[in-house]
Amino acid sequence: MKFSLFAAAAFAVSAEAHCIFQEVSVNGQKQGSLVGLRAPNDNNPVYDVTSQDIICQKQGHTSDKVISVAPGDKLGAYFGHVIGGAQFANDPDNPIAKSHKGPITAWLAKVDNAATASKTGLKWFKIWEDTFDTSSKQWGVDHMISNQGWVNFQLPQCIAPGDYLMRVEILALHSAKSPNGAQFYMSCAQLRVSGSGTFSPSQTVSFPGAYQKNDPSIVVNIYGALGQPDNGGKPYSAPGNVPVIQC
Ligand SMILES: [Cu+2]
Repeated sequence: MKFSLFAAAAFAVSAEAHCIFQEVSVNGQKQGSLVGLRAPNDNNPVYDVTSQDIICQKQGHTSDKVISVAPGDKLGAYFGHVIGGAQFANDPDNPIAKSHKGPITAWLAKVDNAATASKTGLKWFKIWEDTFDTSSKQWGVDHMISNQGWVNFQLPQCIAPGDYLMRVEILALHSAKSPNGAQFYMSCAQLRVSGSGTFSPSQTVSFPGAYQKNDPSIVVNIYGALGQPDNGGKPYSAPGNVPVIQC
């Protein structure tokens, strides 16, 4: 009886070893928990790539703030196990369970007003990704864990001024061997870009639409012959079929 109670508790914890994108930093300045974000109320992933939830996660908290940024700024997206980070002291699943290997991608879509724009019908382009390094066998998630939940990248120099939603996504592939097993974690940040960039994307995608249920980057066994999450030593590309913009 004791054992089964313990097993049930252990399962409950591991089943919830998820995460939430919950804070943005600009040139190292933290903007505050949930400030400028459209974030979910819980840390459960999205599984259905055809659902509206694949855009900015389930409707939860929506900030009325828009974050001011400039081309070339160093942006940070903070993911934690629950809102605030650790669920309890020494939480081993903060910022995310170590099992949750996979790529991290960052996307922008132009909007009229980032605080109020609808998330549907937007044209997204990819500004950054950290997928899988075949030589170090490290995934984007491994780097995010070693950075205490922060995913850091630069806002490309060419981005044109105006309002944008920025979608930063962790795709956890530990259970991706079967269809609908991949776990998507994202929120959308509300950004206002200054400056005089002139970039206009030639290749954009829609969410939903960018990802196919049976995409080989989404239904994938990342465990090699020795059971390690090394993708069998093969390269891995994130789903979406668009390259990161060059400028
Ligand atoms: Cu999880």
